[in-house]
Amino acid sequence: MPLARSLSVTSLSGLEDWDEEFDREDAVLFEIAWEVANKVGGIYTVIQTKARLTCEEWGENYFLVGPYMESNVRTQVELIEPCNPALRRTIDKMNSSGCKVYFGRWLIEGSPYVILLDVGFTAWSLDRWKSELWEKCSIGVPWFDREANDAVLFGFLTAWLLGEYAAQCDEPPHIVAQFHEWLAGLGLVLCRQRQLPVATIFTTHATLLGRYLCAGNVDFYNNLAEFNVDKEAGDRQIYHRYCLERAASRCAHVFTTVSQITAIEAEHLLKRKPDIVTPNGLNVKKFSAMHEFQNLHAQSKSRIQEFVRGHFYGHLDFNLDKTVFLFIAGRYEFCNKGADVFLEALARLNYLLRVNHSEVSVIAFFIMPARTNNFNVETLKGQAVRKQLWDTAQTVKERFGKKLYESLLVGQLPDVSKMLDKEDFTMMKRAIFATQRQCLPPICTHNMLEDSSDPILNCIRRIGLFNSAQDRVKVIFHPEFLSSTSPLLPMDYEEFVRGCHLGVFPSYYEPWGYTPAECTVMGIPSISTNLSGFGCFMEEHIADPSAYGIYILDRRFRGVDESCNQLTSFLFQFCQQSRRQRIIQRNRTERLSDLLDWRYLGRYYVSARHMALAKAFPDTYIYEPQATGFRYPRPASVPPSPAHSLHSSPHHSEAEDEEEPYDEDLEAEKDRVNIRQPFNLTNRNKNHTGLPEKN
Ligand code: G6P
Ligand code: 1S3
Repeated sequence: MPLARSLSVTSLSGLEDWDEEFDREDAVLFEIAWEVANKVGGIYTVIQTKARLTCEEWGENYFLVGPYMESNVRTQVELIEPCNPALRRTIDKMNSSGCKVYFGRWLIEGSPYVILLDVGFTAWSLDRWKSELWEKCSIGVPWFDREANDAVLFGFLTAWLLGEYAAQCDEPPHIVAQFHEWLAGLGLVLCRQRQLPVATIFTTHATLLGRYLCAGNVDFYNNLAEFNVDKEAGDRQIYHRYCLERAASRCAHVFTTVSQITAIEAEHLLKRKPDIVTPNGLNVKKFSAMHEFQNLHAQSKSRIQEFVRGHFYGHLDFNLDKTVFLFIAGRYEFCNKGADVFLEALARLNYLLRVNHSEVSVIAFFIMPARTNNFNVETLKGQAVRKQLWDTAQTVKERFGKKLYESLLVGQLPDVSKMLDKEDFTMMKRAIFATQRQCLPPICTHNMLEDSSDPILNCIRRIGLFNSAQDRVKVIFHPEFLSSTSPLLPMDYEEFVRGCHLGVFPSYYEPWGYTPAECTVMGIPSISTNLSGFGCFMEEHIADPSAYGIYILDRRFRGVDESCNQLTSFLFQFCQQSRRQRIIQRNRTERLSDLLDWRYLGRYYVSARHMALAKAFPDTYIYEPQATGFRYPRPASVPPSPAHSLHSSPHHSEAEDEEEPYDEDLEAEKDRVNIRQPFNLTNRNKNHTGLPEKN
């Protein structure tokens, strides 16, 4: 019997020990998800951003498995011949048995191998496979659920692939297969039912029932233990999907989910406590110049300001230099994503800013895709008017410059009163007249197909935030994802986020929540909640999150009204910050990006694989859990939050805020935290091979 190899995560990424202890020749990792090279939602981001690290770790022995979608393959995948002989034989065999299996490299960072299964091509097997599913697992899938039918085809094809691969290997291989979400879960169930030599991991990114129940206005978190799950699933006609999800989580050697809060949800709704929580990371890019992200903020902000100048033409009665840009973005789930709470808090903030005679204005952007019929005329006109004003100014400037030049040529100082003639004035007056408008600046940038029933628009009608002159809070609803080719706001999402001041994500249902995480790595503060995976993770890892620009709203122990008040107070405090305080805060926020980097968070995936290998192949591997855990201390330097950081000098001036080179750099070293440090654990059991021997 071979020596059992001890697998543990003892360094920053876990890579060093893994390299040392793990014989890659006989281990292969398959990661299976419907969103491999196929963008649907957040799982795509998980897999795409993690690919580089996993490729570094597993090299040639890492394969992503997803569905074949022709349009995606054309733009994202380079089809090639597999170089792994066992895999080549597997694919040939499957293709000669009536399947269409493609192999290639996904053209993203890391260039991982992808195996793409054409589920449509094997649709002829659907009935047979459904009968088998019923006979072997007692799960019946109705004919009308297209997504579930795809899950059946994808599941049987995946199990076929893994089984065939195991059969084609000369030596019994050690296969680890990680399946993401219920759509990929059936492959796992079949692997176990067929007793394939595969260490299986099931990762859920949200439970089916959780999503449905929360969207249905249920007091979800207070009743988690009370739900009659079968009945609830049946009532919502998702019982068969629920069975697939629950079977996958029950059958897996290792069950994981993306956050503690979803772990609790899974325990109650799927009846299995996750073995490991695998928080989602990002592929963090570091700039060589420390303040590059601050410069990018200033550049992107000025582009947003340009858009705002056009949008509010004729009503630009607020100071853009004292305007704070807030935004919410994501799938359009009005309550789950907290758009309801955000709007209510904006109405209250509007009141507070008005009664306090604040000079600050707020523009809140809602970037949530809804059904539309293109941009509306008034919005496009705004940008046209702005452009016309710009062109007029350029023309007058050129004419002015020419006259000035001619005067200097003849050695005379110009008579300034004659520099602009009647024609110039006419041109300028015409341009100014064009900025008159009969209506208020529009709330929505597009023609909505369901205008009268749209939840955001209806809420705005109720709270009365109509972009009027007296409102300190203005709202712009952009019901389409952003694109750099847009004629209206030509910025991609990343540029837009960089230009804003604060992301607001007061979600009620959010297993992880990439939006605030993305803000963080770009150095933009954000508001999330203690019901979101991200918010809980930050609360756990940072002693004083708000000092780092991570505001966590309490939606767990407070009612909606109280949460709105708390959000209003966060927003009001934020609006009171000076420019200098915002700059300091952004620096702090950006410093947290190491914590969200896959180079740090990848360790939880490594742990899950180790645990699965040890469970599936106990004679070969032993799993050694390691103490992990890290907490960012309170920053040592001056606090940025206005609540705590009144200026030390009573004679402080605004000009100081604007111009003083910020001295936080000097203090930054005090704050700099090395997240490597707590992970320099030594492996007590190492022998000369680096592996402990099993008694
Ligand atoms: C960055 C830039 C500064 C600019 C500031 C504006 O820090 O480097 O030059 O003044 O952003 O910050 P604000 O929070 O007012 O957009
Ligand atoms: C899910 O996508 P969603 O937006 O439907 O998975 C994401 C990735 O794990 C997660 O960030 C998000 O909270 C979940 O909801």
